[in-house]
Amino acid sequence: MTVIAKGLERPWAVEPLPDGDFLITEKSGQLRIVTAKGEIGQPISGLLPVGQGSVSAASGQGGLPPITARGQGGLLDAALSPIFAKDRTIFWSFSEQREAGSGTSVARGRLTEDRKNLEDVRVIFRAMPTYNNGLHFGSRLAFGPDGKLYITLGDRFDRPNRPRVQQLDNHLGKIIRINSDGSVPPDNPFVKQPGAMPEIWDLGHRNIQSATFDEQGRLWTVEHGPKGGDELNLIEKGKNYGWAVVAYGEEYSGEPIPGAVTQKEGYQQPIYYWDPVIAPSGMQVYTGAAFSAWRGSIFIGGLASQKLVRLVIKDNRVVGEEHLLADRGQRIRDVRQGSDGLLYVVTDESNGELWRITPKR
Ligand SMILES: [Ca+2]
Ligand SMILES: [Ca+2]
Repeated sequence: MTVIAKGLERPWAVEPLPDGDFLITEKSGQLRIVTAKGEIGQPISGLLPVGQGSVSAASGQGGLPPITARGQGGLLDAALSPIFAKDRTIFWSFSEQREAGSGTSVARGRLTEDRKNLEDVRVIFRAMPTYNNGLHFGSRLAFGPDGKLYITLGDRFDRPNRPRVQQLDNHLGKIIRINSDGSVPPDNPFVKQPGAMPEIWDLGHRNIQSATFDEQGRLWTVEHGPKGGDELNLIEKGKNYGWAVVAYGEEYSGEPIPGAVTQKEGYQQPIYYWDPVIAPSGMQVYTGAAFSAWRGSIFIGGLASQKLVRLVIKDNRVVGEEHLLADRGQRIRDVRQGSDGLLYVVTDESNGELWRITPKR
């Protein structure tokens, strides 16, 4: 493991660029490029500004509301367009400051040739309803092999929101599937259901901050569950993953989850769950050639657990779990595979680091 860069301010995402450099988000609102050699660039301008109070007109951004950096919110994930080499378009998720609170939103913009600015910035998705706290925003972004953008969301934590996770008239606790321009694909599962939000792909999640597609084009996620109930799920269109009707674990207070059972007809079981929890962050199915023994493994960052988790998958089951880099004592926020087949990690620290993981010689 090599530390490529230090001094990042609570990085949330690392996204490898085709030329070997990295796009990095910092939760407090900066999007930066860090070069392969570890040179940290100035913040890219054109992002929505960071605000703390009421909605302000964001000058130069068409009046779009700013990012609110509060609690778990801020500038969150980033993803490159599937045709980035051609369209230079970047997508990012963030907690958006709105009139009555905040909500997870996704914006897109085009990176200028000099990589200093974003142009044509616009918000393409807004999770509803708006809610006034700083918790459980999700939100990983993953493009599927179908070219659609999948957005993972959270339940906004407070107990009155939990029933909404099981209802289709809102986005809380859902995975969203949209086209890259923000429009709704006609083959989404609930487009014809009266009263359902058409962007919804599945439902029943507590807070998903991990998502990755495997080589077969299947979507895997890991979510922050209750105490003793972080889950690995294999996502299928239109299915219900249970929260807070079906769940493992208990409330963080130690009480049982009100009314919940561990299994029920009509609800998906996780592939795997953790007790004690790992507090998952980003994830990556490894598909490269640099680590032949790791091909097909799923890597997941651990926040509270301060380690990189490797899962060995066989026939859709977890047959092995390994914990790496725990000796570093840092909260791991994201893990991605670079174009060179190596693994890259960012740590959720005020002096956050970017790591490169290479095979032992
Ligand atoms: Ca990402
Ligand atoms: Ca579940």
